[in-house]
Amino acid sequence: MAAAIRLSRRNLGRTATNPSVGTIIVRDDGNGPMIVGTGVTAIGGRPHAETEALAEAGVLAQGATAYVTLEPCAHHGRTPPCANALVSAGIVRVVGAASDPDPRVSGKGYAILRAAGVEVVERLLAEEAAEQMAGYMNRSLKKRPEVVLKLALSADGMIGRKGDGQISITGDAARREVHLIRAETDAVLIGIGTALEDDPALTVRLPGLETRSPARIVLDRHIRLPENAKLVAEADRVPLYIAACAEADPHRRAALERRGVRFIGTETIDGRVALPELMEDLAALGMASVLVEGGAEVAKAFLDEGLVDRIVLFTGPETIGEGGIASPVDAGSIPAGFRKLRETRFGEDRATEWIRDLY
Ligand code: AOF
Ligand code: ZN
Repeated sequence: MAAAIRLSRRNLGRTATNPSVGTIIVRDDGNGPMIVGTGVTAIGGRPHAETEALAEAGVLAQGATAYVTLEPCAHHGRTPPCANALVSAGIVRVVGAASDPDPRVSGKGYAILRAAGVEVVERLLAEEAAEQMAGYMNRSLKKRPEVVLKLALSADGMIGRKGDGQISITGDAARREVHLIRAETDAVLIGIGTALEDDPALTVRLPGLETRSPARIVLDRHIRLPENAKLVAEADRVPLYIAACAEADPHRRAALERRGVRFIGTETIDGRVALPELMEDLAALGMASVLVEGGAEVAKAFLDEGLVDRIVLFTGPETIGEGGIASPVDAGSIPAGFRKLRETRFGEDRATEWIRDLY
């Protein structure tokens, strides 16, 4: 199952609105277990992982065990339900990890299997699997995307220096890791302050992964983003959404729309973009995960609203000192309800990750 969960990671960020599921089919003819088929939910969400793995296994699926990171589906989509497909292929045992909150499936997938005489084991490494598809779980259960807050902190807990624009706090390896996280995420979000100071592109620029850039979202209630911003330059290739208030200048809006920029989330509270409603809008657009990348004010707003599901803090070795902008959160002030997931080294930097339990 651990291998199936790792396998499922392959299409993370590319299967919306489906989760990226992994399936491994194993048979044992007396010489020890042998993998005869593997599958991941295909790009775009179909075919499902089981279909892919069964196709690879062919007749070798007869009498075999299927390890699935999500309960097999029970509804008719473009193909018959995966639960039925497993039965027809002659699978005799199904080991499942996460339960599927989709009301079309929830419990029904396992029921189909059991009714056909298939042995079913549920919830093996369920938490690990749910964590891997946290975006899907959040969108299904809370009707909003999983919100991942990423911050890069200096050794003295600063995220930048006032008026200095983008300064590098972490090194190359950490930067590449951030691009990798982007590639597995549906959208990246920043505030207009960061957009004006840094002029970032927020795309994925890792060799081979250039086509996996997530949608970009800027909180910009008065539409201050200039037309010559790097974010706008690529709006025809990678979606760019601006969350502005309804009263914002319609001419500026029209000018940006002509460049391919889209507008969303016009609901405001005290003149600010209403974040819970914006998150619901993003979920309605099919987005299951959002990476909040800056700056301090935006990060604080998401934390204050209790909207953050995962926190990733990159910490570099240098101090910033005088004139530094303090991070709204550090290792010592992680909100209640989060648990530490892992700590990884990237050269001289460290990435620490905390996650909030879904239920
Ligand atoms: C599986 N295997 O690999 C995935 C599943 O739009 P559809 O018809 O593809 O259905 C979407 C639902 O299918 C989704 O909400 C979830 O319940 C399930 N995803 N199921 O058996 C898979 N990705
Ligand atoms: Zn299915």
